[in-house]
Parts: sequence; C-alpha cells; structure tokens
Amino acid sequence: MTRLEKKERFTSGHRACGGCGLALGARLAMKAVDDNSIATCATGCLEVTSSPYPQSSWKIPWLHSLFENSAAVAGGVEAALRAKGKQDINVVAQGGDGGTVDIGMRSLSGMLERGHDVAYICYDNEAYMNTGIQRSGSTPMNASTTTSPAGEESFGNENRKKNALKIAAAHNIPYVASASVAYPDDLIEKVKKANEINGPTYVQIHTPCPTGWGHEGDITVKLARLAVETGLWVLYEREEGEIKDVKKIKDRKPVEEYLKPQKRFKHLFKKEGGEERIQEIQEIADSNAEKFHLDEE
Ligand SMILES: Cc1ncc(C[n+]2csc(CCOP(=O)(O)OP(=O)(O)O)c2C)c(N)n1
Ligand code: SF4
Ligand SMILES: [Mg+2]
Repeated sequence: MTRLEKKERFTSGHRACGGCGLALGARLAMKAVDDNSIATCATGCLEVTSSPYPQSSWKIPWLHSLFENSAAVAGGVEAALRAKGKQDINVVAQGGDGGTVDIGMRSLSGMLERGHDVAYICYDNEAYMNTGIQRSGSTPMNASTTTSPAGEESFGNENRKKNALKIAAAHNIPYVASASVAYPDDLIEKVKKANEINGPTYVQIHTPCPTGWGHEGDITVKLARLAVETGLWVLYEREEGEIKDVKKIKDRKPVEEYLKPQKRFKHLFKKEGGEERIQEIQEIADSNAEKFHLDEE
C-alpha cells in the first residue's frame, strides 16, 4: 500500500463547494486514521456539508458536537472508552478555526490540559465560513470578511492571525504540527503520528476556501502551496516541546503571488496605501522565515 492509501473514510457525495480545501483536508486526514476510530466534529462547514440527515460521508463512527465543544465531547468519549477498558480505539476531534481558536478554545484547552488521549484536528480556512465569512481569530491581517469589510476607511481585518499552534504547545502536550492540503503525504504522516502518540495532540491544517477567499476552485492546492512558499504558513512539528522538521523553502516567493488571486485581498492592489499593507504582510512572512530558518541556502 502506498502512503496515499486508497481507503476513504470521508467519502464523495458531500455538499462542500467545488474545490473546497476543507473537504480535501478531511479526506486526507481520514486516510491517516484507522477504522477503529471515533470522530467528533464541531458545527461548521465540515459538519453541515457532510451530514445532511439521513445521509453521511463518514465511514467511521462520527458525532456532531456543538460549535464550541468538539474537544470536550472527544475527551468524554475517550474517558468513557478508558473506563470500559477499550483502549484500542482512537479518538479524533475536529473543528474549524472558529470552533477551535475562538469559541472552542476553552474546551480545547481543558482537553489538552487534562491529558486525554485525543488527536485534535483544526481545519483552518481563516474565517467563519459556514455562517457567511465572518472574521475569526485565525483570519489574517488585511483580509476582507463580512465583519471586517474593506472599504473607504478600512483595509479589512486589523489583527494578526492568532497563533493557535503556540497556544496548544503551551499546554506541554507531546505533539503539535501544522499541515497543508498542498502537501498530502506530509499531512497524512502528521495526522497518523498525532493518532499514534499517547496523550493529547494538535494538528492545524491550512485549507483554502474558494467561496470565502474569493478564488477559483481549481487553484485551491496552488494557493495552499503558495502560503507555504511565501513563508506565511510554516510547516513544522513540535515534539516534546522541541521544534522539528521545519519545511525549508528554496527561493521564497513574494507574498503578492499568494495575495493577488484572492478577492479577500483585492483592495490591497487597488486602494491608496495598499502597498504599505502588502509590505506589512511581507514582514510577517520575513519574520517567520527568520524565526524558523525557512530559507534554504
Ligand atoms: C454558540 C454558537 N454560536 C454561533 C453558532 C453559529 N455558527 C455555526 S458554525 C459557525 C462558524 C463556523 O466557523 P468555523 O469553525 O471556522 O468553521 P467553518 O465553517 O469555517 O469551516 C457559527 C458562527 C453556533 N452554532 N453556536
Ligand atoms: S464555504 Fe468554503 S469551507 Fe465551506 S464548503 Fe464552501 S469552500 Fe468549503
Ligand atoms: Mg473557518
């Protein structure tokens, strides 16, 4: 069997938009779990598009939680299995960025801190997509969303993207990793590892959203790759507190290449003052490059 195994546990027939990075991310992540797994899923695009009653895209037992408590529900499932002596079943919790880094942060923190044997997967499409593209704590700076619209006075979201990977790591858990739908082998390896490790683990997958980001569905993977190649989304693992396996970049690309095809950033190329805002974003990429030693000699 190749690493990209044929078996699907998140199947076609779901209602996600064409080119949805989240659906691709879930499909790849579910290749990495085994059949002996139970998944929870917060309210959001993933849940809504994959489970219209009486249909389901899930081939493993799957529970829909509230928007805010996927981690708490998964922790409860894991504790119940432990009490029954069933320790051969993997528990996977899933949530969008809103359901993870904002409203679900409390239940995620509790689950990580209590030490449940749960792998948490955050599908990061950088806004509340399911309810109409509202900004989240994971929305990047200067992106236009329906609650941070660019206009005459505004360049869109004013805040920097929250670093949820660092917050997860602050719980001293054994494994934290970032992944991208543009690097499927890497993504699968990381989710597999997160599942195999005993204790709480956290994987955040960058998943472009054609509808919310305003790009064509056929460039989803290209855009996800550009996020990595510009240094805006860094691929790495943190094991037992140590940063490892950072994906180095050869000839890092300017951030414009990533921003330009997306309508959520189009004001940066039209409005007076846009160049400075693009420079701000470039500085974020440069600072990532410095911190993680991204540039390949
Ligand atoms: C307590 C609560 N507040 C608000 C909602 C409405 N709601 C459902 S999903 C969602 C946004 C989901 O965003 P995210 O977690 O990023 O997932 P996405 O849809 O982007 O994949 C919101 C606001 C809710 N279900 N429950
Ligand atoms: S709105 Fe975005 S995340 Fe939601 S199904 Fe469509 S492409 Fe996927
Ligand atoms: Mg989201």
